Amino acid sequence: METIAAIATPVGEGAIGIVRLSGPEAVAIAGRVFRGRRSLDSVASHTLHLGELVDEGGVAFDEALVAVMRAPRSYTGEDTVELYCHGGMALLDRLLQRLLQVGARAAEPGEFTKRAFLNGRIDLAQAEAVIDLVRARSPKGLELAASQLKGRLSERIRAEREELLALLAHVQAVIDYPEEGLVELETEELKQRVTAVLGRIDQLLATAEAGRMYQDGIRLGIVGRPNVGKSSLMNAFLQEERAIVTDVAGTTRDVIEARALLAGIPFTLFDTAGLRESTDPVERIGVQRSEAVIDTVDLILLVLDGSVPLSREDREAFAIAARDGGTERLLVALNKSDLPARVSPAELRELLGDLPVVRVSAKSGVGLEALAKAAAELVAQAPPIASDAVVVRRARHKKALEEARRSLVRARQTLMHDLRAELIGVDLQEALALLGEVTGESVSEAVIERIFAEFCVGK
Ligand SMILES: Nc1nc2c(ncn2[C@@H]2O[C@H](COP(=O)(O)OP(=O)(O)OP(=O)(O)O)[C@@H](O)[C@H]2O)c(=O)[nH]1
Ligand SMILES: [Mg+2]
Repeated sequence: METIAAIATPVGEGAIGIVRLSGPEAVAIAGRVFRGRRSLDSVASHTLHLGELVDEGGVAFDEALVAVMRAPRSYTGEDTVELYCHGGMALLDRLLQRLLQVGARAAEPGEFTKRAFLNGRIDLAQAEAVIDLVRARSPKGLELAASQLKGRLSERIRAEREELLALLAHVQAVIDYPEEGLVELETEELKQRVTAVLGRIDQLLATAEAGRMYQDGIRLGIVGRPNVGKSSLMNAFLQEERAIVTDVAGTTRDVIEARALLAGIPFTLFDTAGLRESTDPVERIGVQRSEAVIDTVDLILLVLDGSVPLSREDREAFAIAARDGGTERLLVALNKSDLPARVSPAELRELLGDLPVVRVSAKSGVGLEALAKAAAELVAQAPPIASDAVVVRRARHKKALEEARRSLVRARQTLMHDLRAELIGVDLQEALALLGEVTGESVSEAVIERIFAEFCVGK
């Protein structure tokens, strides 16, 4: 096993920069560039040492604090050394180059965490939680990633795998002694236990939409005819004057993208050019871009102006937002509620049917929170998640669970009809392997490669 090295802190200036080493030679290699009071070879594990970093001529180029963590009690499970020095890019590069000169190899993205996985320190779902933790954009996202890192999802998956193994042992006995067959009592018990596993998998799957929402956020496109207050709403959400607002129709020409945390959910907002027929070539391009946004977002927020009667342009904007059967991801804001209302509920119903409508005022801020919550409900169709909940957040996990579910449904079907033990065995085996994909017990090298390629270098 080679010893790997990487800069672990982000690019740029910082108070402290960290370079990390992991592998059998980690302590020896660090010792070749570090000069302290004692040789690193002789220091105890999990201790810190102050000294100097020295170049090939023995000249010091920085001071550093060095942490030595010996196998197996380290992040990777291998001997690990972390060098804390000043946080300049040239300096960190120099230190890394020195370490490479004296025997280390540059780490690949995610290689430290990959080693932790290969050495059995963490399972695959936990490794993925490490990425999610780093990338979390909201307190809730952070909480859920932390729970997965602790192994809560993995525990649940393991429990189901153990149950499936027990059921398989049952079925195997029948395959081995076919003359005995599956007696009725046994069939009934097997059926019940498979059903119970299915129920628990369904519970996990039910959390998937909400889990993804808290992790990845909601991409919300703000659309509508000119002058209804799209840019004003965007600014109100961001609490800053990001987009230009004027009373001239056709102010916004380009798509403006910004991130905001609303109702605990990370949103990516897109303010767009007002939808209308225009002869102005610049505005026409803007309208094309608005329509392109509609095609790529999770949710479309159609903004109407409640202070004036609905116009033909409003109806056209609705038609564009709702095309391709898009009403499922359409939410309507009736803006300018601080002004006297000139749009009747009946008129709204006639245009919108039973689509959710939230009354808001970009000017006063009324209704903004309700709008964010309505958006969350539309995306996740789930109640808020308790902080200790086990939640499925990755598409990879969801897919494995869905496929395991299908195998179990097949197994149950066989149990209800022709009772062929071999068939039941095949389906249970399959479900077992699929659940093992989540935790990495049964997963291909290609999948592992893909997962760790998502990481940054040094993690
Ligand atoms: N009273 C009141 N005025 C508002 C409100 N929201 C927006 N306005 C006004 O409506 C006008 C248009 O607002 P914008 O935010 O530029 O509208 P827009 O939909 O982005 O318009 P385009 O970019 O031209 O498509 C401005 O004069 C705003 O001050 C509101 O909630 N209440
Ligand atoms: Mg605008």
